[in-house]
Amino acid sequence: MNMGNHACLSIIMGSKSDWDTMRHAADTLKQLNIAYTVEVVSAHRTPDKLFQYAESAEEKGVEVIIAGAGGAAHLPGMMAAKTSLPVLGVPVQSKALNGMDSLLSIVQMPAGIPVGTLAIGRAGAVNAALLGASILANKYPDVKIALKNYRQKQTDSVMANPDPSKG
Ligand code: RP5
Repeated sequence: MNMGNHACLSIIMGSKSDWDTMRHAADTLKQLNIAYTVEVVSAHRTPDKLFQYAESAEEKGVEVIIAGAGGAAHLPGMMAAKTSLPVLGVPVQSKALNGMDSLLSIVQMPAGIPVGTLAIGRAGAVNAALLGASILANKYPDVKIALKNYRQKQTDSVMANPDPSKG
């Protein structure tokens, strides 16, 4: 667990193999100094753990859940079905179908149980962290400042290097 400020996000994923993608969410939260936990929770291989996790998340202080999964990516949707905390879904780029399977599994939720679905792969993982931070920023002023600084740094770095041929 990253001991950042008091706001808390949890990052879960369907398999250890999803970590290469989901580490980008963790790295982004670290940059924003937001506390997070990381855990493998599989909708298919550990369904009872999924239910326990969802039922105890709120009382453990989790405020936003980022859930990454690939292929038949049922983890974000099932997590959203079991908790009213905001769930942000990250489609992991699968080998067989390049992540289209993951994306469609996560995004096509029935009305009534929302999952905020991000892009496939690294961009989705980074943006899930940033969107989670935006949700928390309504409550935590230090998170709002960290987000503003993050964006300013990003803008400065693009502005400082406008000529792509110079590396
Ligand atoms: C999904 O199956 C996981 O989220 C992962 O993306 C995919 C493959 O899992 P492994 O077979 O690599 O463990 O549940």
